[in-house]
Parts: sequence; C-alpha cells; structure tokens
Amino acid sequence: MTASTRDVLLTCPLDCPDACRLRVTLGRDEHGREVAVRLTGDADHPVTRGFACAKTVHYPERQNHPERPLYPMKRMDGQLVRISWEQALDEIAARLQDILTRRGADAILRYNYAGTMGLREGTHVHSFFRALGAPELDETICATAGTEAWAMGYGPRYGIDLADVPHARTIVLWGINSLSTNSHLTPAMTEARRNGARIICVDPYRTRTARYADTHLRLRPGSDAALALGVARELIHQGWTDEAYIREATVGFETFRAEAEAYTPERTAELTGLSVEQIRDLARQIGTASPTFIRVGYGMTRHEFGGAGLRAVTLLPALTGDWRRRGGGCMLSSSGAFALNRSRLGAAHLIRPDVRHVNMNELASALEPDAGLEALFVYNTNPAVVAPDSGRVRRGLARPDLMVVVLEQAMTETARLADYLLPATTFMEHADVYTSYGHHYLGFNPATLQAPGEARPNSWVFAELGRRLGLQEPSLYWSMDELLAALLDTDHPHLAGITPERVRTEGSVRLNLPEEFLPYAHGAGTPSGRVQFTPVPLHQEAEARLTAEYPLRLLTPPAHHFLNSTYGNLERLNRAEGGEPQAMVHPQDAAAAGVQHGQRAQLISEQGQVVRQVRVTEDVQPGVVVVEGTWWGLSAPDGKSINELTAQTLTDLGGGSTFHNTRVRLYPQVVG
Ligand SMILES: Nc1nc2c(c(=O)[nH]1)N[C@H]1C(S)=C(S)[C@@H](COP(=O)(O)OP(=O)(O)OC[C@H]3O[C@@H](n4cnc5c(=O)[nH]c(N)nc54)[C@H](O)[C@@H]3O)O[C@H]1N2
Ligand SMILES: Nc1nc2c(c(=O)[nH]1)N[C@H]1C(S)=C(S)[C@@H](COP(=O)(O)OP(=O)(O)OC[C@H]3O[C@@H](n4cnc5c(=O)[nH]c(N)nc54)[C@H](O)[C@@H]3O)O[C@H]1N2
Ligand SMILES: [Mo]
Repeated sequence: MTASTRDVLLTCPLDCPDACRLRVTLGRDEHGREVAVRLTGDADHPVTRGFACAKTVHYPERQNHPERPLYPMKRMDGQLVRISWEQALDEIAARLQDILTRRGADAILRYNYAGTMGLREGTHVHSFFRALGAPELDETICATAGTEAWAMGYGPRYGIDLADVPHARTIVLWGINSLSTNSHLTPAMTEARRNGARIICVDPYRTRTARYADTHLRLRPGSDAALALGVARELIHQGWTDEAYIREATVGFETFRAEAEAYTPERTAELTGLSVEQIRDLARQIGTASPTFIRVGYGMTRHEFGGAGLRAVTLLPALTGDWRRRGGGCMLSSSGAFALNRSRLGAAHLIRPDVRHVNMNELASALEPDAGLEALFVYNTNPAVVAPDSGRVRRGLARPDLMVVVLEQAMTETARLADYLLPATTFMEHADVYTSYGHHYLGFNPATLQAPGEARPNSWVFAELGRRLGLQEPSLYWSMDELLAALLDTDHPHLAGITPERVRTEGSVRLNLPEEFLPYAHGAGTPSGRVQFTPVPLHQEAEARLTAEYPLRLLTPPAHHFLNSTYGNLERLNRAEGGEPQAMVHPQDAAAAGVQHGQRAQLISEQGQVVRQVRVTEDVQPGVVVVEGTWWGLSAPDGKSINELTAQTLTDLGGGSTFHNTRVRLYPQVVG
C-alpha cells in the first residue's frame, strides 16, 4: 500500500433498512491498482451519523477476498475451470435457445433477492427474463407477509421520519433486534431515552436489543396477535383510545372491539406466557405515555400466522391516535415513500397475466426433476444457505440435467454448485441507484473502482445474453442515465425537484416530504381511505405445535456480524460470532435432552438434521432453541446450513417464509 489515498462517499447496497452513506478510503495495492482500504460512516449524513455497522466496516476485506471469483468458470468433469466471457455467454445463450425451442420459457427461472438493493443491478435486470416470458419469481423470502399485513390496514408502507423518534416517550421494539439489524435507529432511541422515554422490547429471547431496553417482554413465539389484542382490549376498557381519530380516520372499530373483548388479561397471559401485570403495564405505558413509537420487525411475521400477528400490532396506534403526534405511530418500512415511476423497471410492463409464478420459498420443490426446469439463473442471493429446506435445494442445484448459472461476488456454496459461475462487480465497481426501507434518502453511486479481474455488472451480463438471443425490449439495454430518467419521470410530490442531475451530484437526496411527516394522521392509502380494523387479526395457534417427538421450537434470526449470509466467509467475523454456530438452549431443555454446554448435539426436524454446538443459557425460554445467523455451512461442524431444518411452509398472508417456527428435537451427537 502506498500512502496516497482518497475518500469517496457511497451508499451501502446491502439488504438492511439503514442504507448507510459510507465514507470509503481508497488506496493502492501492491500492483498499483486502486482498492478500498477502509470504511466508515459519513459524519454529515443525518441517518448514518458517522458510523458504519460492525459488519460493513469489513466490506473491503470481503471485496478483496482471495477466493473472490474474478473470471468466468465452467464446470468440466466436476471442476470449475476458467473460460472466456465469449465462450461463457455463447454457450449459455445457445443452451437457452435450445430450451426455448424445445420447451419454451417456462423451463427457465431466475432466482434472486436483495444481495444488492440497487434498482439497476438488483431489479432492472429482471427485464431479460420478462422479455423471454420466463416464470415470475415471487420474491417472498423476507417481507411479503409484512407487506400484505400492512397493506390490509394501511395501504402502502410509510414510516415515520427517524429524526422524529426523539419525540417519542414510549418506544416498543416489537419482533425486531434493532441493535443488530437497524443499528442507526439506536442513536435516535438513546436521544429519546435521554428525553425520558421508556424502551420496551417484545421478543421471545434476550437479544442485544432486549438487553438495551428498559423492559423485555419474553413472549411465546407466534403469540403477538394475542398480546396486541390483549393490549387493545385494555386500552379500550381504560379509555386510553382516541375517539376522534377512530371516528375520522378508521373503519371497522366496532367489530374489532367486539373481537378484542375475548382477550382478557388472564387469557392473554395464558396465550403469550407473560403475566397479567406485564400485559397491563404494556397497555398503560402505550396508552398513557405518548407519543408511542412501535418499531416492528419482520421477526414476528416468520410464522404460519405471522401476517395476523403483525397486523394486530400495527393497529395499536390507530386506537391511541398516535399517528397524529410527531414521534408516534408505527414503522415496518419506509419504502412506500419512494414513489418512483417503476412502470418500466425490470420491464414490468412485459409481465403477462397468464405467466407461471414460482414462490421463492418453494425453490426446493421447483428444483425437483419433475417440476420441469432446465435452466436456473441465480443472482444477488445464496439459496444453498438461505432458502428453506436447503438440503433439498442443494440436491436440486447439483442436478446434472439442470443448467445452473450463478452470478456472484463471493465463492458461496451456491457458486460452488454452478455450471457457469460468472464474476460480479460490487457496489464500488458499478453504478446504481438505491432506495431505503428505513429512511427517506435516495442514494446514488457512480462506478468508482475499476472491476478486478474480469468481474462484470449483472446488467452487462444480461444485456450480452439479450443481444445473443436477439431480444428487442429496449429497456434491457438502458444506460444508467436512461434508467434514472425513467424512474424520476413522475409528478409525485415526494419527488418534486429531484432530478437525475441532483441525484448524481448530491449522491444522497432527501425525498421531498413535509417537515412534519405524519403519513396516517388523517387516514390511509386503503380502498376506503381509512385505516381498516377488519378483518380482525385474531390469534391462531401455529401449526408447528410441539409434540413429544419434536418438543422444541427453533428460531433462526439474524446474527450481529453477518448480513444474511454475506460476510460469512470472513474468518474475523466468524470468530466474533463465537467461531461456529451455536444453539442456545434453556437449562431445562438441555437437561431433558441430556446435552451439555459446549458439546455438539444434533438438531433434528422433519426436514433434516444438523450438528451444532450447544450454549446452555437462560437467555432463551424453555421450549425454544435459538440459532443466530445463516452461517455458511462451510463454517458449521457438519457443513450444513441451518436451513436444512426449515420448511417451505408459507405464512397466512403474502406467501411468506416461516423461518422462526420449526419444530425440532435435540439429541446428543452420536460419535461414530
Ligand atoms: N446484523 C444483521 N442485520 C441485518 C440482517 C442480518 O442478517 N444481520 N438481515 C437484514 C434483513 S434481510 C432483514 S429482513 C432484517 C431482519 O431484521 P429483524 O426484523 O430484526 O430480524 P427478524 O429475523 O425479522 O427477527 C427479529 C426478532 O424477532 C424475534 N422473533 C421471532 N419470532 C417472534 C415472534 O413470534 N414474536 C416476536 N415478537 N418476535 C419474534 C427474533 O427472536 C428476533 O430477535 O435485518 C436486516 N439487517
Ligand atoms: N434460517 C433463516 N434463513 C433466512 C433468514 C432467517 O432469518 N433465518 N432470513 C431470510 C431473509 S430475511 C432474507 S432477506 C434472505 C437473504 O438471503 P440472501 O438474499 O441470500 O442474502 P445474502 O445471504 O446476503 O446473499 C446475497 C448474495 O448476493 C451477492 N451479491 C451482492 N451484490 C451482488 C451484485 O451486485 N451482483 C451479484 N451477482 N451478486 C451480488 C452477495 O455476494 C451474496 O452472496 O435470507 C433468508 N433466510
Ligand atoms: Mo430479509
């Protein structure tokens, strides 16, 4: 490294609400090539506030990783062997042409998620598949249960402005481990606490966030609807509701009130595992110490009835009228505020009404030989690790008769199963535009570093394939400028005055929202124009009821030092997470299973089994096992992802994933 460095400001592309503005220091490597050497948060950005999270500070190490794929590779005699881009693209195009002729586009599937949140490299690239008429992938792995639940009550998802959080007097972190997964909310909460706010965390186990909170309500997993209805009943009985708000801004209250009546404190206590006093206290706090800000995460939605759970919680501020107070209300996501013109994004206009849909949580089934796929393109996601029933997913990816093309920045376990592995650029190496689901700033990055080796943007790959197949759809070949112009071609007030030039030169532009942004103060974006209390979200017992055979419920939430499976290949971060994945088990359950702290044990579900190190701890409640983080299987003692255990089971709303509800049993490892 030479001493000459320069700093650039770039938006973090990773799947996280914070979408930080990063200050990246660039230097030179031993070959004189400019590379990222250091990274921190932009001190001048109102949300990022000068710090990057515990994981992304290590992005340079990931980007410069010695195993990063830098050249196109083809599987030959079982091994990935370097080939030229010409050969890779020609062969893939020829294979697609043959499939199209024999079978049609139904046999070709894209599999992608939010590895980059960039609209160009993440979303617009789907235009290739839509121009082919290939099946639509329903992108359900994360947010759809929450999105649909929110939409039933409120319409599009608006969040409150983070700058307003310090006005709150009560903050409830409900089903979100925000200190790990939304870390730029913390300074705003700490400020609120200094102003006298009380912070309550509702989570089945003691997370970092639960430790930070003043009160931790350790409810039974999947019982959020019961708790919310119990609180609602108490708010109503105590007269802590806002009648003017209910009358003017909502519909369905009477029905809701009648249904909530059944959730007495005693019954709620039974359903949630909390005490009557804890339930009354939560209601009193929400009802009397306003404004109340409820930050919900996707955690509670990853259950069979997760949609109803989230819906019940998010309706609480419609009872208290907190939507009318700065710092009050509820937030799942701020994404609805980004009212871009998406009509041509990813050539959405080409989606035929009769096209086949594949739910991405059901990849394991879609890859079965009799399901008819002949080609799979994977980009911006790592299904061998993150998809439910990942053992079956891996077997599908390994099918010799299926062409698997993987575009990757890292030598993931999915990349290792590719027939063609195509090296992808990172956010420092390609241009893109970014929205956020935690704040209100539109981000832009120019291509800043030269791509190492022969890495190429996803958009370049699909344009090259499109040319080879003679695809005519113009948006497939758009430049960054053309895409940006199309996205900003709208009269929506949120984007007034935001031009492509401003986005390019400023790099981070606040949406044109009013100084006091109270999105649901007078109603909602539903068909009735009001917040909808009906259909009333009732508590339902999850299907994964425990049995003698499977007496424990497994939760698999995010780890502090990984971003999904991103960073799972960095030794340093593996060490920070304890060196190998840990199963947190309550002392009672450990004793019942005959396993001890520090030992490895088998976790067995209906889908499969894995070996994990046991950590006996009272941080979890009896009956619940927690394994944090979608670790690379390569870092686990048995080479397996935790998703060998999880199932394709879908949520009540939105066809979402149910990662936090797998019944398992624990068994001492049989040493053979
Ligand atoms: N450090 C880090 N940050 C991340 C990620 C990461 O992997 N690591 N992933 C990113 C992504 S893609 C996402 S979607 C978000 C997710 O971020 P979060 O929304 O925080 O994570 P979730 O998996 O949704 O789970 C949040 C919490 O819900 C709890 N939970 C589980 N079941 C229930 C329940 O029934 N009721 C209640 N009340 N709580 C429950 C879990 O124990 C967990 O602590 O984070 C993003 N940020
Ligand atoms: N058990 C369990 N499983 C889970 C979860 C859980 O809580 N528990 N969480 C679920 C959730 S919420 C989510 S969102 C998913 C996330 O799962 P994934 O979408 O798989 O997220 P990552 O694991 O981070 O993988 C993103 C991949 O995209 C690649 N990538 C990033 N940028 C680019 C790019 O520009 N081009 C290309 N070609 N590739 C790029 C990265 O190198 C990385 O390997 O996992 C889900 N799986
Ligand atoms: Mo996610």
